[in-house]
Amino acid sequence: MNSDKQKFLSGFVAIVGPPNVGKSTLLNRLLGTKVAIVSPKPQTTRKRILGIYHGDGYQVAFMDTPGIHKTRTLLHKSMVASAQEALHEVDIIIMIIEMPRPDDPDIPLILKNLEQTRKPSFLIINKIDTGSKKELLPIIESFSRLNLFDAVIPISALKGKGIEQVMKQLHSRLKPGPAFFPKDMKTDQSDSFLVSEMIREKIFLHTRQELPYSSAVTVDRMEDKPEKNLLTVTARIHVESDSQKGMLIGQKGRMIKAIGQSARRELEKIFEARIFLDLTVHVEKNWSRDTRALRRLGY
Ligand SMILES: Nc1nc2c(ncn2[C@@H]2O[C@H](COP(=O)(O)OP(=O)(O)OP(=O)(O)O)[C@@H](O)[C@H]2O)c(=O)[nH]1
Ligand SMILES: [Mg+2]
Repeated sequence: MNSDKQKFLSGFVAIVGPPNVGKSTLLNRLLGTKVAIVSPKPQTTRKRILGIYHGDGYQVAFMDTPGIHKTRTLLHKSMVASAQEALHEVDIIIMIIEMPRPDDPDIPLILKNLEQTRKPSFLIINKIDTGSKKELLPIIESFSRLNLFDAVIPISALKGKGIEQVMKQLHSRLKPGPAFFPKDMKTDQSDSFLVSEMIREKIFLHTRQELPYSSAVTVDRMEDKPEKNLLTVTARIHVESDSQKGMLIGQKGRMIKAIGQSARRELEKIFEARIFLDLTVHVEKNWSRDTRALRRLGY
């Protein structure tokens, strides 16, 4: 038997928390590369994705999840359910909250979910760049007192503070196991899903009110021309009404153009190729409230 192989460590780690606390930012920071979309608006992440960290003698598969919150809408219900299921599928749980909102009303529900799993878990207090140590200490104390967490770790995912501490703590709880994913694999997302997410991120960044929440993106075609270093993408943005379609296109097409341009720039970085992006807007009436439409759009 090969003793080196026996010592390899691996594990699945879920990153859960209320919406907008920085779960996806943390995942990208842990991996040192962007696999998850991020925006200042809550409920950006809609589906679980894996990001795979390859360490020296160990591997961690991080699962980014949608924010857990009380909701009644069909789309958000499916998002929250997928986050809650994640707790049961992993070896270790990272619960993350943000320093500016230590008493977020969604926290008790997440704590309750976590308690039921009885798995090694860490509490991360994110966004410590937004406040002082004096404000931080009582938050650390109150969560430590719950006796639920192996450690409480303050970080700033945005500034990259405390990330090594997170990896160190996780490493200490990994168990011997195989490398589940090949060394060059960063994420379990298909290229076309990744592309649709990056477009969705730009919709979240450029549009307001209900528009980000009423938009879904599908990719119809991706054609790679390596000899020209060109990737041609044909994608569709689905909105719920004609008026939303008008807003998304914008005056003289300005909005859709801005979304397309920033999506193209992002994709050029990711694929290290020139991107031709053909983006159109379609009305799929009330898709976020229709089970079959949700399925069709991948939710
Ligand atoms: N100041 C500060 N902002 C942060 C930090 N980490 C994340 N953010 C910001 O918080 C916002 C939300 O970040 P996301 O990573 O999208 O949060 P999330 O928890 O994945 O959000 P959902 O997917 O919507 O649940 C973005 O504007 C981030 O730039 C941090 O450490 N400090
Ligand atoms: Mg997210």
